[in-house]
Amino acid sequence: MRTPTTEADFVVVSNRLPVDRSSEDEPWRRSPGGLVAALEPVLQSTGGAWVGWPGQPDVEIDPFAVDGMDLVPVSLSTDDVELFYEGFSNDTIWPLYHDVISPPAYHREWWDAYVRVNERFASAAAAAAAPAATVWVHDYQLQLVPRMLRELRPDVVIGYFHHIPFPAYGIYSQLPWRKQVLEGLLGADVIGFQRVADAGNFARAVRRQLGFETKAGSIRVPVPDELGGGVRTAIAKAYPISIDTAAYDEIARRPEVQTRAREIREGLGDPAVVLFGVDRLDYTKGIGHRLKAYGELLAENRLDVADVTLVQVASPSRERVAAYMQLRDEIELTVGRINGDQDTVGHTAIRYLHQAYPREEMVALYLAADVMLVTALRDGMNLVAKEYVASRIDGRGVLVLSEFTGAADEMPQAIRVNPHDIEGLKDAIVTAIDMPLAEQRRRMRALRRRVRDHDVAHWSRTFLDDLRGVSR
Ligand code: GDG
Repeated sequence: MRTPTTEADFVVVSNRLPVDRSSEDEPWRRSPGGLVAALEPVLQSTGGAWVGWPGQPDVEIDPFAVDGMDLVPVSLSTDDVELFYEGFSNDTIWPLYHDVISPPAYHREWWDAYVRVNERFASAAAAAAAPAATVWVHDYQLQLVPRMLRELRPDVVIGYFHHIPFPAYGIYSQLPWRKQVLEGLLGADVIGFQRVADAGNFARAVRRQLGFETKAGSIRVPVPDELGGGVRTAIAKAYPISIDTAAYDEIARRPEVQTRAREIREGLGDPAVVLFGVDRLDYTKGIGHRLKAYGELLAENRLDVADVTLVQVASPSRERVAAYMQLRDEIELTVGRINGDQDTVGHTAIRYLHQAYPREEMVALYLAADVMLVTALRDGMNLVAKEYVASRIDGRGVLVLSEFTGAADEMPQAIRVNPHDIEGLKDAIVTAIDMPLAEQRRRMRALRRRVRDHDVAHWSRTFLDDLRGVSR
């Protein structure tokens, strides 16, 4: 193992480091994911560093390296995890920014922990960055870091990318600390969002709350006298994130993955149609709406359990937050009811899996699915939609996609749905099942072209090019 010895010209800052280990005696392993895939080459070529929490509370870990990436751990106590992470990040900001699907809780001690932990990340980033380095901060857990870092290190260029939606002003303005969060974000030179609408919502909040002038994606930010005075320009713009498309394509071409896809269908009793949903078990993903629509289609005999099975993978998520415990109970009650009413001895309506799977198994499931159901009520992007398309090397399959996902802006060939409209969702599922093969291929061809040309490397290049254009 190598220890970082010099300051880095490129620093990534995110809540979690891109590594995991099962216990303190085990070696660190890279966690799979598009962000690591996109940033690893940049980190390796620039000798960059990644600052983040290693995932275990109450341990101090020295900087270390994995696969040539220099990692700088920030430690969090058990209290920090409860107040900053589960509290303010996942029970205040997450529900507020997803259009209050679940009511956000506002607690001053959560906010205090958020400020304290953001300061810790900012200091770690400031210490890791070489003179005039580029620092790229990620996501809603760290919205105060850009400004804190700018105060500590006015010489560095700062980018921030927001992975989740930025809500409309009427919702955002609920936040008791709405000014501080905007000021925190405006410490960045480039503030990236998933959708054009998110960037627009942010600019409006800045105008209304801070009175700064905004024009076509640039915001004029006054600079305090102690930092030189005058006005600087921050860019707030959409950079839709994507996946490592080639990696999905490659996995889908492996003979053993194709064999596994066939086995999955056989294991389900070879139904004529396999519907598939995969989500973190989160109230933003519209799993309940999907189940309701599907259950009604069966109850009304528009679908027959002898012909159709829905596979729903709901991977465990945020299990210590009350809203997530309640959601799990609701979903499992609904699945149990539908299966109880509709199953026969030989056929099951819903194969429900509260588990996480290796990526190869996910791709086999994508290949086994005739129809992919993405019915999120609000989603920054939704990578599952893109992964499904990237895996369909056979050019078949139909994507049903909620208009409330960022992906909907880029994927007009999907069947677009409003998941709140249960009748519309039911019709869309039937349309998807009945879609002729030629039409499936036509749509899938266009979708595949889109995710091939706009992969995660394209996303990071576009963002970093804009960041490089920032002069100091
Ligand atoms: C946030 C934003 C935005 C899920 N279960 C398993 C598994 N997954 C993988 C999927 C996909 C990822 O997790 C989920 O990404 P999504 O984009 O669908 O959603 P969030 O987790 O909410 O992500 C979102 C994203 O950030 C990126 O900016 O798109 O809007 O909410 O990659 O495949 N992967 C494996 N096993 C599982 O059981 N291997």
